[in-house]
Formats: sequence, C-alpha cells, structure tokens
Amino acid sequence: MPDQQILDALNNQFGIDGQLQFKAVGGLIMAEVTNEHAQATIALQGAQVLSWIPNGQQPVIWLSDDATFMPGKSIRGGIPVCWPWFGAHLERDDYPAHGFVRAADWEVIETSMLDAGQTKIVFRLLQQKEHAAFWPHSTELELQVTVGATLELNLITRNKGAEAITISQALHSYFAVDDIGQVAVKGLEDCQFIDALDDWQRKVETNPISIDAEIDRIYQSTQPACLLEDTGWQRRINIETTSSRSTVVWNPWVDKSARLGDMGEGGYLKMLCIETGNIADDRVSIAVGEEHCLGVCYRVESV
Ligand code: TA6
Repeated sequence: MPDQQILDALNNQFGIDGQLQFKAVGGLIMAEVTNEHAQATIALQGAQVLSWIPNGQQPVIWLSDDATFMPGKSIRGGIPVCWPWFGAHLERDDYPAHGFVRAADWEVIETSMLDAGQTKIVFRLLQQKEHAAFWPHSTELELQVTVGATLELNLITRNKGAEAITISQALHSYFAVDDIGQVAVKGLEDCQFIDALDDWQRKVETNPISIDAEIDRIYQSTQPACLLEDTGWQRRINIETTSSRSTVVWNPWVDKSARLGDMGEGGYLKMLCIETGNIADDRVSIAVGEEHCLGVCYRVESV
C-alpha cells in the first residue's frame, strides 16, 4: 500500500480540486480524473492510462478483470507504453518484451486544467540505474495525457546523450468493445503488414479488418488516421496519430488468452488492441539534442 505521506504530497502539489486526485489502488498510486467531459484513471507506474469514459459513453479503454496492481508487475489492459523497443528485443531474448518502462516508476511533473475543462497530466520516467543495463543512453522520456471529450497522449523522447539513438515504440492501447464479432477496423486497407502469426511474413491488407480468430499484425507506413467501428455499442472510435507510421492490430483469441493467463474469463471477446507506434521499418532515429513526439488522439462518435 503506497505511503499516505506520498499521496498527501502528490495531492498537495498536483491535485486539482474537483478534477484530479491521487489514490492508492492495490500497491500502486493512481491519478483519478473526473471533469466535465470524462472520467479517467492513470497509474503512475508506467504512466499507464487504465480507463477513459467520456460522459454518456461506455468505457473506451479495456482493463482485464484479472489485472493486478502490484509494483513492478505489468497491468493487463489500458495503454501500456512500449519503449525503447516494441515486442521482443532484437538481440537479447532475456530483455523484457515491449521495453522496460511500462512497469517502471514515473513521476508527475505537471498538472493543469485547460481552458475547455480538460485535465492535463505530464509524467516523466524516473531514471533508475538498473535501466542502464537495458538502455545505456542518456534519454528523457515524458508522457503528456490530456483527458477530455477526447483522449490525447504524446510520448516524447529527448536525446540527451552524445550519440544518435534509434528506438521502436508504441502506445499499446486496449480498446473495450461490446462484441469482438461485431467490430471492424478501417483505414489500414492497402497497407503492408507483418503477420506475427505467419512467420513474420509481409502481406498487404485488402479489406476492412474483422476479427474471428487470433490476430497479430504490424501495419507499416500507415496513414495518420484509422477507426474502430463497434456496431454493438453503436459507436466509432476515431484514432488520429502524429509522427507514427506503424499500427498494430492484436487480439489473442482463445488459446493465447489461456497462455497469457490474465485476460479474464472471455476477455478476448470484449477487447481489441489498436496500437500506435514506430515499429520495424518505421523505427525512428533521434539525433543528439533532438526529440521525437509520438502522438495519438481518440474521439468517440455515436453512430
Ligand atoms: O502488440 C501485440 C503483442 O506484441 C502481441 O504479440 C502480444 O505479445 C501482446 O503484444 C501482449 O504482449 P504482453 O507483453 O503485454 O503480454
């Protein structure tokens, strides 16, 4: 259970009356947002958005019923930050999948209520000496989260070192859907994708994507917008990106869910990952003293 003094200090310095407060959930500290537009929950660990519910809508972000909230353990669902590599490390199979920051400690460095009533929270990765084993570079990582009628995330990598760095990254968003059998992903047609379920073969998407089995595709050179049509909940989730050229579509279906062990009973029927990033051919190099900002904005439309 997080120390009450830490919670008090956070609320004194960064809390916003009637909008933002910090609470303990399990062994973690959560930022709880309630404003005129939406509610949201963000774990300080990993700067991981765990929920976003625009007023009048069903939850947009999915969280497993079996998710646990313990220091150092990744949380199944929400929007994990995959950095400074996506998926398995290219050379070291003993390194954690999706990088080392999603279960690491982050700090809050800024909070504000914006003019239109949104809540903005800025998180920065706390530099830990053990990180150097995975990433021997001087790099600053910041996540800006703006909660309103839209949800906006900006992941900023600043190269503070003496040499250029190359990263792959993703905002690994788990979307909540009414029924996976009644969804479609549009906007990825004609894009090349890497099929993680077929020996990493490269293929081309020809149609809007529907889901009736495990799917794990890394789309390359994608356009800055795609959408998730959720017929069951009569809504469309518009996904607009900046400085992202890759989109991942993933659902573990039955067997992989069983192997993962924390997807919850039938969880795969109620979620779909559509992840925004820079992966494989779309990795980004950042020169000395430069920064890169990966951005995404989610907007829900009732249809
Ligand atoms: O984004 C798709 C993916 O890379 C899948 O291959 C699957 O491994 C998923 O991420 C979940 O990864 P995790 O490490 O969170 O269990």
